[in-house]
Amino acid sequence: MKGPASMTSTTSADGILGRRGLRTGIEWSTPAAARARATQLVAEHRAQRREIVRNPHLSAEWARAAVRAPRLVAAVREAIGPDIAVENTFLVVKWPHRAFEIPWHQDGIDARVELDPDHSVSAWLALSDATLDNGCLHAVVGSQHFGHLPFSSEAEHGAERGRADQATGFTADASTALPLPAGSALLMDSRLLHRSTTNAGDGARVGLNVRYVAPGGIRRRDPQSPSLDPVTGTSW
Ligand SMILES: O=C(O)CCC(=O)C(=O)O
Repeated sequence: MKGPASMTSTTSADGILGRRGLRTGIEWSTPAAARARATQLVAEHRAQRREIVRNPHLSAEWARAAVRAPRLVAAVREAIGPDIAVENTFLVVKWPHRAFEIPWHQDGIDARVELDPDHSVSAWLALSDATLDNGCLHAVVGSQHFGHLPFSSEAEHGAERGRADQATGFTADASTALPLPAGSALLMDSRLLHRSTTNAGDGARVGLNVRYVAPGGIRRRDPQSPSLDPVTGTSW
């Protein structure tokens, strides 16, 4: 990535998404098209019960298009400025009644990467309906105010992810469940603590996590990370 951030930071102490550190209600797809894609992905990964696919936006046309969905891109640009690139994506399939929790973590920091919270944002896209029963996200609203927390790297289900150690003290009471209908997305401040629980429902839950950056948005990144995928702008 070339050059420093192109914008003068005017971000408040609340961060790029305001006091809650969260924005919901972004339609990235029609519900029917999102559900059809979820059905196809479930069929594709059922035999191996695959839970995580890394960076599908670099290899699968549907994911390349999803990270470029016009309303999602507009919301991301509103948050971090006009030039945006995808730093990373994770497709997560939660199979029914199979224990798989993603522990408390912040997307902006782990063993692989540290993002600048003023110039990065996370998105979570529901491909199937994400409900309380089937493992929707839960977030500690406003937790961006804690800044980046100490994390541990854990290998879980084949994915390295940073776990915010101090966050394990949070109880379910401190968090807000974020059920989302298929085709809907939310944005999170990259410091926002979030997790997801095991799918206790009867169908698979499918979601795509996307980390977007603006120029200057990466403080540290493992050299083995894939290339940034520019979405808009020329300063990459
Ligand atoms: O899809 C999920 O259940 C959680 C994904 C997530 O939080 C992440 O990949 O950072």
